[in-house]
Amino acid sequence: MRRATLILTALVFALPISGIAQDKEAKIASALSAAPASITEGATVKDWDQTVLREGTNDWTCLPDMPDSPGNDPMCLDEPWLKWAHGFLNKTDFEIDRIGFGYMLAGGSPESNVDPFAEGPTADNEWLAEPVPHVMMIVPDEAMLEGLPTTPEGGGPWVMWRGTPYVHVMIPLPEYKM
Ligand SMILES: [Cu+2]
Repeated sequence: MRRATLILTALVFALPISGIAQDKEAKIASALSAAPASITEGATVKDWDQTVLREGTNDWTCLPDMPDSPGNDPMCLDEPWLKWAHGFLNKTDFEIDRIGFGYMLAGGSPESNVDPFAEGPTADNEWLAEPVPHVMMIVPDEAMLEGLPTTPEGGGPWVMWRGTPYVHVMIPLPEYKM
């Protein structure tokens, strides 16, 4: 009885704190599932509101699954991609001055291949219903991507969101296993 009371008291006091800690640990685990260990080992982990969940030692930043998107879309981004994400989320201008890579090895959310802000399929927005693990590449100038495939049908890399500030190359890794 006494022991039970003690355990109960411990639980009541421990739960709110461990709930937050678990949430933080879950977010870190989600973020780190986006890239290989060589990237994630030293990566900074941030939440989408910019809260630092874990300090890092390299130039990579990993973010957990976005809570309001339908798919599982944690990502590890380098500095050019962070600029991209900031511009995309805040709809502000940004300039890319070197090639950048982003890892999304957990997959992503269904999205349009041509309309960055589409929320569902339409007759002509090339809806991609089944996200696959992928690496993303951005370049300083869209002209560098001239001649590359613009749809995933061929099974290799393709240019997504062409003609928009968010244009990038999607490099699918369908067989990738962590
Ligand atoms: Cu992606």
